[in-house]
Amino acid sequence: MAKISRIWAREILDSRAYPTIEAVVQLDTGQVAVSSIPSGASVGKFEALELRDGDEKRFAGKGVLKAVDNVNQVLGPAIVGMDPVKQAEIDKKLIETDGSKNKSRLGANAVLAVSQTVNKAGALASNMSLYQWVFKLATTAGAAKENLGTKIPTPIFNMINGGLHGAGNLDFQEFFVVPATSKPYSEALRGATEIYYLIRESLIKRGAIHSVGDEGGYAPNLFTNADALAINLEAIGNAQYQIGSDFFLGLDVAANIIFKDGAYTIRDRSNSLSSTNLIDYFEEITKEYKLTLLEDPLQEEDWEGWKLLTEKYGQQILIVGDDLLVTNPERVKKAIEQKSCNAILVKPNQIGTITETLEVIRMSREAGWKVIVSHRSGETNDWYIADFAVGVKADFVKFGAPARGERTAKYNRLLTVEAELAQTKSV
Ligand code: 2PG
Ligand code: MG
Repeated sequence: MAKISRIWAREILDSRAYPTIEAVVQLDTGQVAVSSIPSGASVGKFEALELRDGDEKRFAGKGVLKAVDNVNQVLGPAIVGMDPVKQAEIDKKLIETDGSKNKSRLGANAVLAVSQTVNKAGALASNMSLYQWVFKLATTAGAAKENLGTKIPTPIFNMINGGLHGAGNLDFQEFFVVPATSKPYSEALRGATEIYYLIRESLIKRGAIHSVGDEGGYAPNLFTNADALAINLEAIGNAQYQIGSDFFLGLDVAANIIFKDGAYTIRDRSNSLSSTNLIDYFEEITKEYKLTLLEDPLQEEDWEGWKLLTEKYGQQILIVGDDLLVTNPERVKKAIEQKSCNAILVKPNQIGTITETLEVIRMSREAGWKVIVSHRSGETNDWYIADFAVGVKADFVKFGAPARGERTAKYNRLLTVEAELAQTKSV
């Protein structure tokens, strides 16, 4: 049995130049695990609290020295001596040590930095690949069943960035290209990347800006949001792929940011919209652009609207809760009861520990929902989340565009895992 001998953390930078936490877990065997924590821009109101220093003299108030200190002085010492394979016990201890309802005392960033790095250390101590080790934990937690298999989760590519992620004028946050789930991962990645090149060409042809946003997708100014869908659609055709069989389209509306004073506003419509008006708009664009997935189509407290949308279209498309659910068991329970959606976006840093994240996945699977494991818009080059997604046998992953190091770190890691799993099968 290995033991945790020391844990420490430091402040590093994420892909948006904001500070984040890198943690190190050292075992008495001499093995060392390192990992770092992402950070969101469109943060749901009900997410666990990310602790920032608020000291305007450092990093515009975004420093994380207090959270680093909480790892070094409080959370680390609380679990030194424990066995890194006991993820559930360790996470319980971390939650108790924080003691608050939403990790606001020590910070969800501090708590997750420890939980996630312990997860990596557990893999080392078990002499397993991280994804194999996550699979073992997920099986124990009831979050994954049967064999690990060889299927890599289907990647959802964010080709065009709007909302809080892009400097252009689009309201919706993410315009997706989604490969058919039957495509082998490496083929899906190649095809989507070819489409990515052609989206750029199409933007250049239209005289639109083709620089990229926070997740590596293009961030143009266009007349309407539907224009961005049209560009993605056109690029799929230009790449000689079939829309509706090879590739599909989807959206992360991130509707909190288009909702103000009781109504939704989008550049595609001159009047502000009620929840039902917006649902009618989604019906139109879903037909026209063959959308297969709508994430956060309505704001995080519009429970009635979510229910209505799922009742109407839940049989045809994926209706994905992100800000609605915030990887939180209580909100997931409510959404299951109310039939608010049929898929969940899972982000460990919305809740703060790996064990709670596994519990949310277990609940979601039991409800028959699809599971999408996601990065955040502020990322590091850590590919932890790629292994996590394979280990929990996620249906989909969402890691941004196939561009920028912090995104390709995850997509490339999945190529390695795909090759490893294929090898295991042929042995
Ligand atoms: C989202 C995420 C990730 P952020 O809304 O799905 O793409 O964005 O990390 O800014 O919350
Ligand atoms: Mg989202």
